[in-house]
Order: sequence, then C-alpha cells, then structure tokens
Amino acid sequence: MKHLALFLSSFCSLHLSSAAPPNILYVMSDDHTSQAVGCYGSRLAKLNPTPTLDKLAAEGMRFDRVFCTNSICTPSRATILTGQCSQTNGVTDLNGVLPPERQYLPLEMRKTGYLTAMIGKWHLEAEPLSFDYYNVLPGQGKYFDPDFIVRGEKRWPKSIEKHTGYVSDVITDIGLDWLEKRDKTKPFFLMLHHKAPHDMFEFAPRYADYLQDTEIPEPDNLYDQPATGFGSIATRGANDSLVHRIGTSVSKRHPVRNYGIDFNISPGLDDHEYTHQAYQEYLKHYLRCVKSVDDNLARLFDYLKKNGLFDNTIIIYTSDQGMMLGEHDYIDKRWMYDESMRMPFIMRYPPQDQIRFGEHRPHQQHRLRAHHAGTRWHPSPFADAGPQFRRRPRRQAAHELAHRDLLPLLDAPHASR
Ligand SMILES: [Ca+2]
Repeated sequence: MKHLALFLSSFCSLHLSSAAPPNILYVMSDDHTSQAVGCYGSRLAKLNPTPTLDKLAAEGMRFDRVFCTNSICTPSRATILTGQCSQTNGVTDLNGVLPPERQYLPLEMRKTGYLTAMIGKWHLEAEPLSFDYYNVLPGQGKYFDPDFIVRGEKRWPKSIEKHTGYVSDVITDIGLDWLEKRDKTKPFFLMLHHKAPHDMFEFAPRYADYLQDTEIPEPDNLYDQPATGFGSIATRGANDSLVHRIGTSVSKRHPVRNYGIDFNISPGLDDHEYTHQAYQEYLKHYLRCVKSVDDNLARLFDYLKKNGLFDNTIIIYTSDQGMMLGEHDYIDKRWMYDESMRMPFIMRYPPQDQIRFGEHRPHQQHRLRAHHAGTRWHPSPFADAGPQFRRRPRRQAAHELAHRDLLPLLDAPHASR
C-alpha cells in the first residue's frame, strides 16, 4: 500500500499549483523484483542487470521500503489505481474487476488537466475507460506477436490490434507512437506497463547469449530448505507434513510446481545438482527478460531527451510486486517475504529538482515547496484535489484511501524511507 500512497499523493500535489506541470511517465513492469535491479545492490548487482535503471536512480531517488499489500498482479494493480487496500476496493484475487468509475488515479489526473494513457499490461478485466487513451494486453498477454485491445468500433474487449515482435519492444513502440501523436498542449500522464519479466520468462532471441557462460550467484539459502527453524506451522505443517506442498520451489521439494520441471532438468540428478541447474536456468531466463525492459527504457528515455521532454517529466519506475529468486528455495511471489512484497521504486525529477539518494540539497526543498505553494496544502492528496471524493458516499470517504504523503520524504533525504 505504501507505494500507492506515495505516488498518488505526489501526483496530486505536485501538479496542482505548478504553472508548468511536469509530465509524468510511470513505468511498471511485472514481477521485477528489487534483487534484479542493480542499484539495489543484491548478489546479482555484479552482473549489471539494469544499467539504464541504475542511471535513473543515480540521477533521482531510490526508495528501499516500498511494499505491496497483496503480492499478485491484479490486486496490486487495483491498489495502485484506487488508493485503497484490497479489502476496500474489492479486488482481492486474479479475477477481480475494477470498473472505470473506480479507476480513481486517471480520473483525478484528467480532472486536473492531464492527458492520460494506459499502455501495456492492464489485467483488471474491466475497460480502462477512465484513460483518454488505452492500448492494453488481453489478460496476461503474449511474449511474442501479442494482440492488444484498443478503443475501437467493437465493444470492449473485442477491438483487437495485432502486432509482430517481442512484447517489450511492442509496448515501447506503442508508447513512443502515442507520445509522438499526443495532444501536445497538455501535460501527459502515461502509465506504461511491461509484461516482462513475468513467467514463463520467454526472452527475445537477441538475448539468447546474454549470461550464457556466466555463473549466476546463488542465494545463501537456496539449498536444503526449509532450514531448521525457518517457517511456521502454517508453512511447514505439523511434523513438516506440508513442506512438499506449500511454497513452490526451484528444487525437487515441491513435486508438481518446481522450476526444474519447467526447465527440463533431468530428474535423475542428485538434489543439489538438480537445484543448481534449475536455478541457473531460471535466473538466466528471468534476467534476459529484465534486459528487454532495461534496453527499452533506454530507447524510451532517448526519445524524451531528443524531444526536450526528459527534464520536464517525472519518471517513476516500479513493479507490481517483487519475486522470489530462489531465496529459501522459493519461486513465485505470493509468499509473504521481503523479496516478494518489496517493490523497486525509483523516481527521477528534472535536473533542477534533482534529488540524489542520501544527499541533502536545500535548493531542492525550496523547489519542491514551490510546486505546491499557493494551494492549500493538506496531508490528504484528495482533500484538495477531488471534489468528487468529498461528495462520495460515506462508505467510500476519502479517509478510506490509505494514502501517505510522499513530499516530506522527498524534502528530507536523510529521513527513513
Ligand atoms: Ca505481477
């Protein structure tokens, strides 16, 4: 929830009183965990998996404590779009539906003059009608030659555009095309959502050799899990009766869902070698998909720079949740551990507002305050931003938006994040 609160409040406050509102580019990938973002300094950082993102973080701010509250795609995305926890917005599982009238974030942005667009993975079932423009993958979408749902003559979701190529490239192409053709009299709010690196990690052929001859560093707790004393009776069962049933695995531990099966590792190998080979295949596939996101971000940022937009655009990069990359022998993300709940969250401000992680720059504080000077600042982003929210019925009152104000964190670089 923190992530939603952070960026909702920043959006709604920053643009309210600024004479020249910055554009906002919100890029979100799918299951891109912070261990696989170089600037977070995990065991994988030495592989340099995300040079573009690392540069973005070096020029902006890296948040270390952004967590989702429901670590699967649809509920996390609904939280971001509503500012509400799952129990309030009602989207609690992968079948959840978020109707247009409750897609609050784009509704708020549009009311304050932003041109809004949603491109890429949507996964909220209902039509993203609250955006001025959308071009989204059906459900999970495909990695290769993906279809997209557009606003067309046929009713949602039947107007389909077919594309050829790799999904990260196609999503970026659509984003660039929209940026080029957009109404340039308005600031834009673009949500660009990648499918990668979601399973089953189908990478573009150009990355087939990437990391091919590299030994991927392993987590200390990959083997012989669950370790003595790890996990509760809820995850181990009485007398360890559930350890082969709960918590999908890299190793042979889970007999049905383990990545050794998915990556065709010989079941005749001993446990250690089987786990080693499954992990290496898993991480290489995953990181090749991550690479497609990072390379396409470079392409997107190049466009912004060439068109004079890079320094008038707030750029945010995040993921809908984290992912277990073999820690405790787990795969997937629906287990309540730091690796799966933590979201990478990077924000870059234009250079004149630039905030370096860990640095204290008084002039930045001044500039940030200037953004909301002249408006009645309120800790609730919607108290000022949304008459709609004040008129909503009591059961949907603004206090149910579990938001948190981001600006004090930006103002105080040494504060706990
Ligand atoms: Ca996801």
